[in-house]
Amino acid sequence: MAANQERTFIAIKPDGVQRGLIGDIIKRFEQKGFRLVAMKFVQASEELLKQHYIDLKDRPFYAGLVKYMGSGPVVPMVWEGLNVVKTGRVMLGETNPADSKPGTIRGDYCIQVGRNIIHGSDSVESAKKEIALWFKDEELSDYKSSAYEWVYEN
Ligand code: DAT
Ligand code: MG
Repeated sequence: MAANQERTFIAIKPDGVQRGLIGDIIKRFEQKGFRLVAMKFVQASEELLKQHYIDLKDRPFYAGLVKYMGSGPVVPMVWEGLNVVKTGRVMLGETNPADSKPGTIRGDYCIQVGRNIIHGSDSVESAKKEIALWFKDEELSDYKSSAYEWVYEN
């Protein structure tokens, strides 16, 4: 896989949807130069959410986390570009919004860790797992962005 085709899984959580932040969040990834590969607006099932956060199943906040994530529709997305996993995490800010710098999504839009409005994959490996969990292969588009030559020098 070419480095410029790295992909990450980003999801706007129910609080981000309810607070009217969908457009602002998508805009940041668009303006950065990343390519939108897939997006939907869905009410996730409990089964899907449990699987998505399976690595946290023994943490005390797991049940509340799954309930919160299922409390309304979410916007799962796949974004593509050079180092998009790492850069996406930088754009999100820290897990706890209190530790997130202004200028980051969590730093700008939220206050508490249990209402931190957005998810982003933490590694290329987990991105692959999460993309496969939320999207079918045929939902991932492979168009070439007309901005590509202006975003990358090679
Ligand atoms: P991240 O979402 O930054 O990858 P994570 O994977 O460690 O963070 O945890 C997943 C989500 O679980 C996180 O976005 C919010 C929630 N969470 C994490 N730590 C928590 C805590 N101490 N109390 C309540 N919710 C927590
Ligand atoms: Mg995580």
